[in-house]
Amino acid sequence: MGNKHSKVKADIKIIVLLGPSGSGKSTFINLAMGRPVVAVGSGLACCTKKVQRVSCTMRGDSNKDVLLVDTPAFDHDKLDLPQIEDMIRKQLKDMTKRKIDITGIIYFHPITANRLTEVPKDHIGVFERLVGKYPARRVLLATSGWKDLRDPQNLGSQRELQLHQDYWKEMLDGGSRILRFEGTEDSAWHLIRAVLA
Ligand SMILES: Nc1nc2c(ncn2[C@@H]2O[C@H](COP(=O)(O)OP(=O)(O)OP(=O)(O)O)[C@@H](O)[C@H]2O)c(=O)[nH]1
Ligand SMILES: [Mg+2]
Repeated sequence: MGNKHSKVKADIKIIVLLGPSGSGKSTFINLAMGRPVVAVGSGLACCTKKVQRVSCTMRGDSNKDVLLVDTPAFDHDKLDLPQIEDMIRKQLKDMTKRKIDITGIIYFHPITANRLTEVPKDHIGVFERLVGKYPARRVLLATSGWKDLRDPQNLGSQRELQLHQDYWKEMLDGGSRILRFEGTEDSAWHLIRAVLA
């Protein structure tokens, strides 16, 4: 597991995970790593309180290193946005100083949510204040929580369509993509490969 003292290679692929609390950012990291390395929330409280860097080799390509960056949700119940911004800035400082690219963002959205109160643009806007203008084509919009949806065929697909045609249209027009995070290790790696492609 990476930490602030771990060395980051210049050619490492850095993926920052963003999204509301409970959307599955930390779950995604643990599945990708194949073991629990970051805390996952089970209660109602927001779980991740710190920016955490976790490094691993690309599955199927041991020459490529990937760094996954877990972040506290921007709707955190105990931290305000300036605090979170500051944490991300500090954690990414050594990378941005050395001009190491943030390769991609995966923005998580629980498909179980029956209202859309969060927009990826707001989260990405915060991120852009830290690293500069970020191209939409490097953002992967991932819907999560599919296993918890009673009627994924109808309800899930309907919600997906609304995201495509309305809420996330601007992002998609800019080159973002929407993919499902199925809550498995394979699916986590599928998304990592997609955001790096
Ligand atoms: N079934 C299912 N459960 C999920 C999925 N993603 C997250 N969960 C569950 O939702 C809860 C919260 O998940 P976390 O991974 O802690 O969510 P997070 O985005 O890291 O949340 P914060 O740390 O609070 O920002 C946990 O109980 C997970 O098991 C998913 O894709 N499928
Ligand atoms: Mg978390």
